[in-house]
Amino acid sequence: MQIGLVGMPGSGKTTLFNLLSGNYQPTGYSGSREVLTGYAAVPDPRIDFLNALYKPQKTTLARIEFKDIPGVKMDDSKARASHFLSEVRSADALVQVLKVFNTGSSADFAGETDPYRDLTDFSAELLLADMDILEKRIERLENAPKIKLDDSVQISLLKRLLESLENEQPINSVNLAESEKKLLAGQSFLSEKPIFLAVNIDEDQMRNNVYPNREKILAYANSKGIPVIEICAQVEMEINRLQTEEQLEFMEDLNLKESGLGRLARMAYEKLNLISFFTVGEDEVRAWPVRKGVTAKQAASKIHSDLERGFIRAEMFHYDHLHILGNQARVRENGHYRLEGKDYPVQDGDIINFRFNV
Ligand SMILES: Nc1nc2c(ncn2[C@@H]2O[C@H](COP(=O)(O)OP(=O)(O)OP(=O)(O)O)[C@@H](O)[C@H]2O)c(=O)[nH]1
Ligand SMILES: [Mg+2]
Repeated sequence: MQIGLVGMPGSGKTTLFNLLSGNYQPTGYSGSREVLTGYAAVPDPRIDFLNALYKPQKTTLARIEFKDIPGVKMDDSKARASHFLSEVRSADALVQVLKVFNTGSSADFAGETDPYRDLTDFSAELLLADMDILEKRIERLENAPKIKLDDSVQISLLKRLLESLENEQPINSVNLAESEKKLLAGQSFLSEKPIFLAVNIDEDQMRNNVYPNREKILAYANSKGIPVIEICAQVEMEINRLQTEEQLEFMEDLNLKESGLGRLARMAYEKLNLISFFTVGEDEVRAWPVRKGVTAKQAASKIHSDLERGFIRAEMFHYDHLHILGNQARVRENGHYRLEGKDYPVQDGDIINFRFNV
């Protein structure tokens, strides 16, 4: 699972990447011109409780992998542009970073920059890139020496997708039958990926809750079903480097209840159907991200292939019971310990001890 940060040059992708991954990569025009990858640890208050209870030697939060894909600039070669595009294509989900912050530059003052236009231009670019692919595929299939029945089904499906793109409808808004999904398997379209919008604002905009075209931007995202967070990437990065107490003061001052990282992580978790199960003990307390619906045996394989191979059963209780009752002994006394088999669908907040034999 890899989330790509995308957007216009200078929108703040590398700044956000640094915030998410705790990196110190240079930003601005002299910033990195290569794709960067890093991990964001997902904050989880449940882990804080588990830490206080088990006092483990080590704590490991769930992590989400991000990659920072530079925006294509005027002077970039075609090869570079298509390299970046292929990086966008290989991401599982996208966060579109939108520059709204005021840089104090003359262009901002003259009203030459317009975040709403950037937003719609960028969305159009994603659609155009997909149209380009579709047109080429249709042409190739139609010009094949012999058209098989399968191909003609495929052609009419691709034409339907093309038509929806021409009407500014992304591919993820098209209703597809299971058989059609199968036909498209392995072809990755940009407008098919889950996408989030990170509106990158500045301190004043955050404090006052206003910025140019805010209503239009939110309405546009809403109409496309795109989840939005408003974030002060630069300021939050500075806050991150402060002591905890000062951090809280600063966040209060900005009307921030939860860090941008926390909000973004939660949004991604929800939209990507991720849940966390926990393993606990004196050596380590750890959150494991898995897709909703995975079985106990699949979850075991996340930890080690031996656990999957020699899976016997999963001994477990739920975080909520532990949280209410205060310790493991009372959870057991109250009958909340369970043994589950390999096909048990793991739930968010399950605390699991896998029994295995190899
Ligand atoms: N004032 C202010 N400046 C910001 C903010 N976020 C980013 N910047 C500045 O905007 C400039 C561009 O930020 P980057 O993070 O490098 O932008 P980018 O999207 O990675 O740009 P490319 O890699 O060229 O596509 C840098 O000088 C940042 O310091 C913000 O929230 N407020
Ligand atoms: Mg950058």
